[in-house]
Amino acid sequence: MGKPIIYGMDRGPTVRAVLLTAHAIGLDYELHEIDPHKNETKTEEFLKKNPQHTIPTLEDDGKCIWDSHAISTYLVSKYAKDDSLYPKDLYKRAVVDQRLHFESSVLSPRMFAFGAARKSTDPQVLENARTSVLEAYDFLEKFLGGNEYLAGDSLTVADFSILATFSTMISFVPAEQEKFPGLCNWLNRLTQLPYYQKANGDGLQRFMEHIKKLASQ
Ligand SMILES: N[C@@H](CCC(=O)N[C@@H](CS)C(=O)NCC(=O)O)C(=O)O
Repeated sequence: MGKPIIYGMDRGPTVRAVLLTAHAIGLDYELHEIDPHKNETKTEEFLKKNPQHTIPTLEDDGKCIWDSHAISTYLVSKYAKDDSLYPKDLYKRAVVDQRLHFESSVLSPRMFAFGAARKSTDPQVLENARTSVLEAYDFLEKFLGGNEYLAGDSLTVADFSILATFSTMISFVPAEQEKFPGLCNWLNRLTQLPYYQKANGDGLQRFMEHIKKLASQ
């Protein structure tokens, strides 16, 4: 059996979420670069792996799975030495799942909506999008409560999923320490992870360079 293959570009938040999980569990993986901007997700070969043509996509033992949330929970369930990153306890798991769905259905869409609103000529559109992002930050602050991590007192894949997106969003809509103290402390805590730079920091930097390049075209 070969190494699991992660298809995607590490500048994308959803790919970085999977890389954080892979590094946390010490997975020996290969990253195959697939660039949607070069239509590489639409080749016949890639569409056979993932008809939805999204990255990240994982190929493991000849089988494919996509959506960063599904990939991360699968990798932990299959390869992690214990269940701490995706607990088997039903309530704890439901809390992690809720945070993952929050990333997918609230946080990420609001990030993309903000990106789209930046192109609007109506300043109110951008202001509304900013308010909506700040409301999402406020939800996260409340999810944290007094805990160190988003789904309680230990690190889970929910932290990785939200970290990858949140660390990207704050370049566009900063989260002020006074307004979101728990969230800012959480971010600082996670950036200290030994694999943070390789799994998220480097790709995030490439993302920012890519955005700058697009803006200058
Ligand atoms: N909810 C999905 C989102 C995946 C997604 O939409 N990925 C985008 C890049 S951020 C993509 O693959 N776009 C290329 C395409 O649709 O062809 C996940 O978490 O994996």
